[in-house]
Amino acid sequence: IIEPAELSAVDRARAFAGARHQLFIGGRWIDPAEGRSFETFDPATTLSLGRIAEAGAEDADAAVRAARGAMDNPEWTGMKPAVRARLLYRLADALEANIDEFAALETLDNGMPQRDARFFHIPHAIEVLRYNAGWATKLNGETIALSGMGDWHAYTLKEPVGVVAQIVPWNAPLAMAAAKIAPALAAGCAVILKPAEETSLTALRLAHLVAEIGFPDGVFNLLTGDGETAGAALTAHPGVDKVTFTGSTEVGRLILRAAAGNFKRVTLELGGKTPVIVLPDADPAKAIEGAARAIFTNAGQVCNAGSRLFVHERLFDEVVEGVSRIADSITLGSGFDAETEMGPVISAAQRDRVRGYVRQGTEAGAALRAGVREVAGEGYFVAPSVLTGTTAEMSVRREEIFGPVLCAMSFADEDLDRIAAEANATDYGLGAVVWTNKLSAAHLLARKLKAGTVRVNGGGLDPALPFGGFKQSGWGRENGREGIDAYTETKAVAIAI
Ligand code: TXE
Repeated sequence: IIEPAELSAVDRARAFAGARHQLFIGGRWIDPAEGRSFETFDPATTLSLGRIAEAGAEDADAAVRAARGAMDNPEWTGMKPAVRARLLYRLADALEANIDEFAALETLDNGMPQRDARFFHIPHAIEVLRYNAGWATKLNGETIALSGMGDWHAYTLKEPVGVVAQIVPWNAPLAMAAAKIAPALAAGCAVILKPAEETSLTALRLAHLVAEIGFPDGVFNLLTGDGETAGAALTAHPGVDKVTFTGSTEVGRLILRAAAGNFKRVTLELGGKTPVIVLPDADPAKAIEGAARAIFTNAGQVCNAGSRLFVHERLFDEVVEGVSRIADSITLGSGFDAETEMGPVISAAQRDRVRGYVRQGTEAGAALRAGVREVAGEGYFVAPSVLTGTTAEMSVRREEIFGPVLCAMSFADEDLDRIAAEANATDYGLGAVVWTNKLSAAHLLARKLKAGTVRVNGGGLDPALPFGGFKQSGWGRENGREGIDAYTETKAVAIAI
């Protein structure tokens, strides 16, 4: 008998992936009512990792009932905020104690390089739990000064919104799951987490930790399964008070329609087509490095990936050559190889979709400046690509690709209104990036760009920084004060004196 402690993190992750998985509902592990399951694959090898329990509508209903039960249970609703915070801190600590195994699971399931999982994704999930734990004790209402007639004492209460269905995608499985559950639990809600069918493993492992931490039964429920069945059943369920979703704009629309039934509160974090603008005074070396990172991180499967590069004509050739050189030198491979800089994309469908966009672009006349190399290996690898000569009508320029594909364009003058107008010429409005050393140009562009996050000369993601989109990139914000506010209802109380 091998003690689990003697196994490496990767072996432990493989063993966990191949174990028997169930649904976590009402504090218990149970089989799906219809007894169904589906296979989950390693995108770097295309081999099966194990089978995941497939929830149906009946299981979704059971999860909603369990969550409603938690919202009727004084053990949860009457729990002091400081105790809720302590549970979240404990969950963060448990995650940290198992960080290597979680990182290995994420790489197995999603394909991302180990160092990205180990030093960014899982630490970010831990940080998000701790950050939101801090808010649990600070959800204060206000006293209100009234101007109308009468003499009242008035104040507001911040109450948990109730039962929340949380649907997450596959590009950052644990980080996304943490970003959803942490503020919801800190605010005192009960949650039903539905991971993406491609990447259920870290959510399952997290549920095992939750089960050990001591949250009352039904506060956290995990439904693995398909979007069109389990996901859709949750979004239509009258017992759900709020849906939070990260994923495609198309599914975001379906969720809005389904949520209308009982006017669920909805937070949506959808697609993007983030512009990266390089003004002529920018440091080209830094801009090249930053622009490459903005589009090639996580194989471009990032909602605010910098997929449209606008460079002043004076720097255009240098920047495009620099980014193309990086693209062609990126080492693709299994996330477990130390030299790997980019893993596979998530699935054969996603690989074909990404390649399809590049093909459509070149067939319509765009030039491929990087990305012509053949990529070896069984997995779903896509060569990082850079295109020039695209037009605004081309799908590669207009639509979210969610892959390592960059369209580079030049501009001739320094008219910030015109630059912003071009950058804003998209249905999306999630992020924007500006490279400049001119203080006022940076601030002026920050005002003119229609995006939920504007980054100047770098900067990344932080649990304290509100994140979300303008236009068709979504509704509402996650992270920061607004992120936790979105899990509360404001109640005004007025008392005649
Ligand atoms: O997303 P889906 P997919 C974009 C990206 C990508 C494309 C397709 O462009 O190429 O979407 O990816 C659940 N009711 N983004 O098909 O379908 C599903 O089970 C309720 C951008 O994987 O939106 C999964 O848990 N839920 C993005 C989650 O929705 C449903 C991240 C996301 O899957 C559902 C992912 C339904 N009817 C994809 N249908 C980002 N903004 O970060 C599916 N789901």
